[in-house]
Amino acid sequence: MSDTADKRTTVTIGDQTFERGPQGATHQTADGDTPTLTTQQGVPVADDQNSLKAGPRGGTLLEDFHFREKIFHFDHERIPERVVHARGYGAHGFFELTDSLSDYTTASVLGKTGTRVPAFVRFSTVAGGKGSFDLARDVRGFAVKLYTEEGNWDLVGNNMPVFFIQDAIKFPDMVHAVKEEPDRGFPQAQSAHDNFWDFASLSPETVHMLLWIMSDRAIPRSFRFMEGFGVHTFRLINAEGKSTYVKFHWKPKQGLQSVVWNEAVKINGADPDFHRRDLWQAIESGDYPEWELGVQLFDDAFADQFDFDILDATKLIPEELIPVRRIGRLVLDRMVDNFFAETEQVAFCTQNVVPGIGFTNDPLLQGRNFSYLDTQTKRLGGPNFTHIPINAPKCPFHNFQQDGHAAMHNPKGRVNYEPNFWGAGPRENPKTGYRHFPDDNGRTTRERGELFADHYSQARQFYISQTKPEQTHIKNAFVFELSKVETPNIRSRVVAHLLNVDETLAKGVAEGLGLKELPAPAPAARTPITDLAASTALSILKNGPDSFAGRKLGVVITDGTDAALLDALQKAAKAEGTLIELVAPVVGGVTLTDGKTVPAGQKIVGAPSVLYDAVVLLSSAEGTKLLSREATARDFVADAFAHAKFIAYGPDAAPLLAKGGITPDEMDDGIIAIKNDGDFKPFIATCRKLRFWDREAKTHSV
Ligand code: HDE
Repeated sequence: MSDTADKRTTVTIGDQTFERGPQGATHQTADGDTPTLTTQQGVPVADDQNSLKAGPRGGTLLEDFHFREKIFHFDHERIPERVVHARGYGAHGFFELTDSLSDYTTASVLGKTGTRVPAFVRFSTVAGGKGSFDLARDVRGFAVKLYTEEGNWDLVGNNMPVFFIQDAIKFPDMVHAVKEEPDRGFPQAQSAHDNFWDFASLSPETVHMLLWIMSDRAIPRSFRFMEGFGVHTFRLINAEGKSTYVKFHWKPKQGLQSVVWNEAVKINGADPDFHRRDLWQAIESGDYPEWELGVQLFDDAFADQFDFDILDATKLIPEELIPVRRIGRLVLDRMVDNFFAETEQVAFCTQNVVPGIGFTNDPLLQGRNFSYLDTQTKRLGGPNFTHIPINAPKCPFHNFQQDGHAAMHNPKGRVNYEPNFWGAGPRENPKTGYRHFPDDNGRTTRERGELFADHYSQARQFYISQTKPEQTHIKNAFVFELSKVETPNIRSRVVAHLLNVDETLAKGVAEGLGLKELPAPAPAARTPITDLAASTALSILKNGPDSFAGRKLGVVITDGTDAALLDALQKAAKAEGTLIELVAPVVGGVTLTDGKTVPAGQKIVGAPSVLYDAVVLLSSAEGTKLLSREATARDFVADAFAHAKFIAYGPDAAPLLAKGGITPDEMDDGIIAIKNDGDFKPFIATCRKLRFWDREAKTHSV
């Protein structure tokens, strides 16, 4: 940008102010004093623009320690990305206890109502690399670190309550199968390929989870609108040493919401950072997302009667059997200062628990307790990753661990062991120290529990708990993914499993794939497959929001847009807590009927309607003509229609609907005309339903 284009002489970045210097470069003016650039050794630098050379056209000299240090450091900026969950986004906040569990656990964070502790949360996708896109069809990680006064408690969960496999020993195979194929290096960030479905179809224990990842849970609208689950059965242990089993849940106050698949595909092109941007914008604007911590508590008597093994992470406990008790709230209210220092370096470990919280023998959890510590050591370069501020406890800590790469906390003085005669340093404390639950571990064997063998009953329960549109999405997702699979017998094998889940689903998938004949149902390791009652908690649409707050409206404006109408819309949206983004032919903005200019948030070519929850067309008659010739404006309307979104249009914008391909007989109750009186309240109230699902069946035939 030229100096004449932007005449500002100072620039503010964070809490620092920079002043433009010669050639438009900036130099710092904090407190009126510009600090001098130095090397890492603190040596002042005289010239940071030119390396030291043997003459103006000569070779660069090895003597230039400043140049070498700068390049050397740059060369080492990257650390290995996470082997799974590489792409993630974190934020700070706090956890507050609202209902004490002191009868069940000694954990102080779950003891006194009103206790507040700092929290850090990292959301992630699983399969894709660090630079992949946000709207992959995938599980989302939901990892929470609570900095309690008894140490850090990491609840490293997902946005789905079950998992693909039952035993950690299968994890490397499962991850190899889902990630890009090793010879070709693609496809990235997706399960729609032969290796994944080959592995899945040969591992019936994956079937329940397959239903979850083929559901809209795998394409959330925002991190803010998804649930979190601890997945495994954990233990709470009270002062008498009594153990109670517990499943952890995070319930979003914002309600659940997902996008549709065709939309997800387009969002990935239009804004690969869609989920990051959403969280950033919400927190930066003071709209802090909040989740309730819920627990399902049960004892051995329940566990023994339950039809499934509570140690099996491919099963859930329906909320109808054990209601989720809400005991606290998690609020995210601060973005990181530095992405690398915090989000990239944060190290979650499942074995980070505090006194009063314990493990069970779930073989997946047991395996994870090894894996996380091991992987952090590799990723963060040694055993001292707990010295990095984001990982360090915020309570006092004392031990004699020492040395290693980048050791930041080192014992002082002579004594670095215990017991010692000098009486110096920390000692163990049998009263307050962590005690492992004395579980009966039985005989040594490589078998699995008998009940682990029922792979279909809960998959069927999940499917029948969905609304019609959600069932259709699941069927379509199977068809989409399996259509990318090149080997026909893998496709049939998946359908064979689905026949044990639900016949209509299996037949729908077979038809969608063009299978000539149905395979025989897969042999079930445990029969009969039980018919479980439907569970409301499993559907997204039955757990949506009751308001349109925190959602985003895309509003198309042009020169000549009615100022009063736009004003009425902005007021109605503000009253609801809905965000508005103005979309115009040019980002500089438009002149309204009252002669005022409003800047746009987006130029229409960069803002397809997939970025919004609902859309409003407020172009003037002239503007409508202009946009009617514009492919991106036509797509804007066509996509909003196809994705079952609510569409409002002003008096002069109607022709744009036709240009978007909506024929008069396709006009429906989700398309709302706004008259000149400009009352947008009913439209915003309608938007609380989020989508007009009735339309969907009519717009998809293949
Ligand atoms: Fe993980 N998982 N996992 N996982 N996982 C990792 O740890 C692993 C599993 C989850 O934002 C890794 O730091 C094994 C279930 C989240 O930093 C690694 C098994 C659940 C995150 C690892 C599982 C999760 C990870 C890779 C099978 C939900 C991201 C990088 C036994 C309850 C945390 C890292 C973050 C990350 C191993 C299964 C959730 C390799 C061996 C089940 C949210 O340690």
